[in-house]
Amino acid sequence: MAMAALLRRQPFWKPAVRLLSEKTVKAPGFGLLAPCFREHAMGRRPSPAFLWPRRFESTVSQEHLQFPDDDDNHRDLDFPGGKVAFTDKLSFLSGSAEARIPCYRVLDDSGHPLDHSGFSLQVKEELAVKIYERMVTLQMMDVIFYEAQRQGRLSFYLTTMGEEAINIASAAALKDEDVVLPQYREPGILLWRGFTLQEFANQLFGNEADYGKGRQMPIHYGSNKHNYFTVSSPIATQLPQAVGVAYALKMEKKDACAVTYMGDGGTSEGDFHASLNFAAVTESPVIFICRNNGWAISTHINEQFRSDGVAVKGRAYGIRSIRVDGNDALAVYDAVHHAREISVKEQVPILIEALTYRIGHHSTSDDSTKYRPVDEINYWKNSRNPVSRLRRWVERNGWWCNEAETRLRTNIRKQLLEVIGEAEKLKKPPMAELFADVYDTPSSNLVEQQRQLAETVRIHSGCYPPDVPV
Ligand SMILES: Cc1ncc(C[n+]2csc(CCOP(=O)(O)OP(=O)(O)O)c2C)c(N)n1
Ligand SMILES: [Mg+2]
Repeated sequence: MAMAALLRRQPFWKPAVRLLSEKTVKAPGFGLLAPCFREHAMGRRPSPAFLWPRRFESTVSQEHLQFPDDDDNHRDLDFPGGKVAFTDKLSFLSGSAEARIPCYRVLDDSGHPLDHSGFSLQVKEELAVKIYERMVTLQMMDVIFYEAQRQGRLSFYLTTMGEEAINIASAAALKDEDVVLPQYREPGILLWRGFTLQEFANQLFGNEADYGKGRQMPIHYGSNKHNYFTVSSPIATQLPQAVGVAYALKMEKKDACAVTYMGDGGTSEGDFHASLNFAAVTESPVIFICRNNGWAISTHINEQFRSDGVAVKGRAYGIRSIRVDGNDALAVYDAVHHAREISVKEQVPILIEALTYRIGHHSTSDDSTKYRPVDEINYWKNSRNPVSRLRRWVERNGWWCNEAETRLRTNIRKQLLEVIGEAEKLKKPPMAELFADVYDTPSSNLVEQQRQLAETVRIHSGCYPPDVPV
């Protein structure tokens, strides 16, 4: 007998619903439980009723419980997840769609708006110039801080070169109340929100003004003030956290969303899939922004996944998704602006896949010419550069000129050299800070480790920086 007919004749979930809603009891230490669950929780053998199928009354799936006519049974399966049509054709879904998902762009490579651009927002002079200036600032931070690392003044650095548009234009489209959970290649959001060059330098040099007290590697920025979670290197851990943040914002009825970033490599982590599913079913206001930059250190995108990129994965989880040209600041701005509106208003997650290219090496610990052609890097650096593309557009609008460019670059360079000088002058936080801020009262093994560290530094004092107090 077809399942639907059985359901119609014998609505067996009804008594079960009554059991749970009317006969719940308060068991000491176990809260409000149905008797059978209480027995189970208290270690007694559950009554056979424990095995009865039950359904809570307020689930979404109740909406799908419509009872078809007998005729319908031949056409559809009345599945708990909704009706599914029957077919007599044995056919597997193709692993790929016939056409790849198109990529939304507003400006072409030379900074001309596309003829039929669907760009619906007005980016006026003030905003356009601010976006451009911050993109240049980010570019220059990378040049100067990278050089400082090569000179041995910093232990590590990681650039955002080629991804300036995703960084700055997405930040410009968000509100300050939106909570950002970054991967690590998104310092531009902090820059946009007002984190100063001095604050960046303090973190990089791990001095006493660094909010992380020198306990993190360089580039692990974070700021409570700017609603920016501290960078955490284990790939994709920020994604489930972002869904949790979004769900909290939803419960508190805040006019804000969570925004989390990841690379193409990050989408291969289980956390990515769990997060998308979790966000979809909890209808949480979270925007997932994937910087698909073609590489995950030395892993080429074709070795990362066989799907049509990342946007299709959103659809698989029931999440509205879009693919944008990540090197087109206006397209990124437009997509994120609309994503935010939908996410906050409708309380749903959104996935944005931004296609771009990592121009720099993965980090200062990498030499990418060992695994990719220099021509490929130069092509993206010169012909597809997001900064030059936006510059051509602002210049053509009469909002920018060579003098403004020289003034801006000279000024930022000067500021960067100054903040590096200041950051280097400040003392390092004492080593004792390594053991602080986790436990109210440090555990005995931590106390012992701290004693051993102090002893090691004393014995091998020549091997440790003299300017770090123990
Ligand atoms: C769980 C985990 N596995 C591996 C690493 C080492 N690792 C650091 S960055 C990285 C590549 C990430 O690539 P992607 O997500 O594409 O970001 P991109 O660097 O391209 O911006 C890997 C494998 C890590 N940090 N965490
Ligand atoms: Mg990548």
